[in-house]
Amino acid sequence: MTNFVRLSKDNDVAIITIDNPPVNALSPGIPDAISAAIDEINSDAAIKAAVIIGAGRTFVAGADIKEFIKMTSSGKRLATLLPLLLRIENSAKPVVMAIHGQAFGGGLELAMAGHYRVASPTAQVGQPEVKLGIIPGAGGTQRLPRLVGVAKAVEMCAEGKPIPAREAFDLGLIDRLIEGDLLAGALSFAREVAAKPAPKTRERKEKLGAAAENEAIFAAARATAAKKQRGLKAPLAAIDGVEAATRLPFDEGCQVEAKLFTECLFSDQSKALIHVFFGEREVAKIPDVPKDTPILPVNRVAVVGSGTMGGGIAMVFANAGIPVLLKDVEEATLDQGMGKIRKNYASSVQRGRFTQAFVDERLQLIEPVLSYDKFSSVDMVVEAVFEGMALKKAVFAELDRTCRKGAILASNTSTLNIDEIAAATSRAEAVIGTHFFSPANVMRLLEIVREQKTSKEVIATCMQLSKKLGKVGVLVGNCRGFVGNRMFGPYRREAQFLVEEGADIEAVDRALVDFGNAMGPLATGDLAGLDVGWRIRKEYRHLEKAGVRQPFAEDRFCEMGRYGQKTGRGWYHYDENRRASADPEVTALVRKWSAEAGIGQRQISAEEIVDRCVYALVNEGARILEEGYALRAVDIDIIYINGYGFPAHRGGPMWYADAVGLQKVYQRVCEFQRQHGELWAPAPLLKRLAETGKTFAEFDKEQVVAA
Ligand code: 3H9
Repeated sequence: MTNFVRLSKDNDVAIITIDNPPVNALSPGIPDAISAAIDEINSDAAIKAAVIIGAGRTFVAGADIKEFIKMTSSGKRLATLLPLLLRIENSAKPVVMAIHGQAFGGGLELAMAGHYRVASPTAQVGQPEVKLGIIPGAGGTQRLPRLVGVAKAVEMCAEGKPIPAREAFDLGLIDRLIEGDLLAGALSFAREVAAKPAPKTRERKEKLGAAAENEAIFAAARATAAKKQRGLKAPLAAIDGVEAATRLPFDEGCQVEAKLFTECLFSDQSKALIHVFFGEREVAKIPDVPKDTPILPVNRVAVVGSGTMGGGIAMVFANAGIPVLLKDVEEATLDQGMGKIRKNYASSVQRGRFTQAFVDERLQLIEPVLSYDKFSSVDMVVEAVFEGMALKKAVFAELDRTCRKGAILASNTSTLNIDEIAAATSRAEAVIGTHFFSPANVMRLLEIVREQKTSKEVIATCMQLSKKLGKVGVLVGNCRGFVGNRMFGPYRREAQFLVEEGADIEAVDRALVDFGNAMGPLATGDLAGLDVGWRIRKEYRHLEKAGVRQPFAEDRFCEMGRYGQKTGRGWYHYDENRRASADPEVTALVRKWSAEAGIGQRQISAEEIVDRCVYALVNEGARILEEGYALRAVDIDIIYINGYGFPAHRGGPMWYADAVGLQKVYQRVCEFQRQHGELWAPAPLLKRLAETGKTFAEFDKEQVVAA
């Protein structure tokens, strides 16, 4: 055996322990070692059955995803798991899989090749491969429908969501739930079944359904995938794989699956999604904040401001089980804020996201207050008052006065200077930005903004807290707009310029939606409120360079009281249900203003729309990276995917630029500079990388080496 796979015995039952921390991925060598252990068990007459179990926190989280990167970059074939799984299934001695933590991907495929599965009630099982742009590649699409039925298998393989052990037990995927000691329970189960004929999953047919019924399931699944996973190839391939299970003998089904798996693995989508998987973990690593930095307790918090953001943030804490004081100045405002929270929760219950009992518990955790009296008891405060420096400073001075020493004082500002806010306190080391995205209880991104003096403990605590809150925390520096909004400026600027130059409003949004974005840039402006940017622009107008072209349409809409969805008119017209329709008046206005400004009108292709908007992101991203406000290019990608609806299957703006080729991107940026002037001056880093034939991903690696 190897260090990673151990074979031991408990009298007449063998125990195979997979021990490959942290998540027992099936890295090279492990399948062979399990295979050898199965052979040994079968040649030992004293052994009647075997248990396969994972050491540490989990069963098996799947194939080793790092191997996929090696395969696709070297073009080498991936070692298949299928022979190991057949060897287990063909074992003369029954094999019981003992699952705790997760049996994901190849981990579940391994489990399904066993004759029986037992699990801790807290375990989860799933085929999450689609989230990596691939499909189960070791018989998952073939064995899963045989155990749980076609409809559930299609759902699990195409959507990738794991299911809890209890549901898996009800479906017949798990044979017994074991409270208490899993290994002891698995051993006694193994003894019970030792003398019985061992069922082989691949030979089962009773759940494979009838052709007509299955056709309807596949058609519905394809329609759902087209809508909910727009543009993604893997979900459709996963459905094809399960369909093959219903039409073909097991071995042939596995061949179809293998072909689909390989096509997906070598696709750009899979490379991008694997980049995102590792990126989401990479962003947690801060070079100057070591892993062992002490974490401060955050057991009780307060949120100042009960508006949309404050209320949403209070819900985020309550959902994580953290009691929260929600403060506002007037009773009526606070009542309104609490009313909105109740309404949001009620709609979550209606949609089946939460149970009423869960919501009742969460509401108990939110205590509305009108004063700072109880603030001395909290470990952290998140300020979410109206965006204005004077007000924020006043709030922070008050927090400094009322909060205990050591409490974290966070601001949810999306634009203001955190150093300046911190200066209003006597403890700048405790001040940090926690920039939630609207709606705070839904969006996964949390930009964590360090100011000059923020302590490492406060940074480490907020990074860890973000995970507890179900967010992806990304640490950024304190520049105007931080990372996300700073890049969003040029992106939305270009969208407006394109309309001012003759593009149709819908055509601009459609081009970006077809690219994969959740929403187009103009519709997003209407949703967020055009007045938000307008107010900020007014505050910073003195910083604008004279003679540099600025978009005019949104400022003029705002002057006319057209703020977007909330006023029923913006780039689009909205009915009382906020359904958008084209507004010919807007087009006419923009055409008139463009003529007055002497801006020539022309036909603009979807390709140019995408290049202008996305390369504006990339160029600004490159500046941010070089200035050190983002730690890595991948951090920018994670911000854009989780906070701005950038398509994950394109890997984020910086990964996308790498995929297009930085030389090509750079040339296009230079072309835009020639056409549109200095706003398009190429970022020095983009120029340098393009000229030296490098990528942002390589830049990231060099940073790691340098650190
Ligand atoms: C597959 O199985 C294909 C098959 O069909 C077979 C085809 C032939 N490989 O997430 P965490 C690392 S595809 C390599 O922070 P948690 C991760 O990068 C696979 N590494 O912990 C991190 O490293 P670091 C299908 C992996 O407790 C560390 O482990 N399976 C893998 O929050 C800890 O991870 C999946 O997609 C892996 N498979 O969550 C499951 N998994 O410390 C992917 C994790 O250096 N994994 N790492 O940053 C997960 O969903 C979560 O990791 C899990 C634990 C829920 C298991």
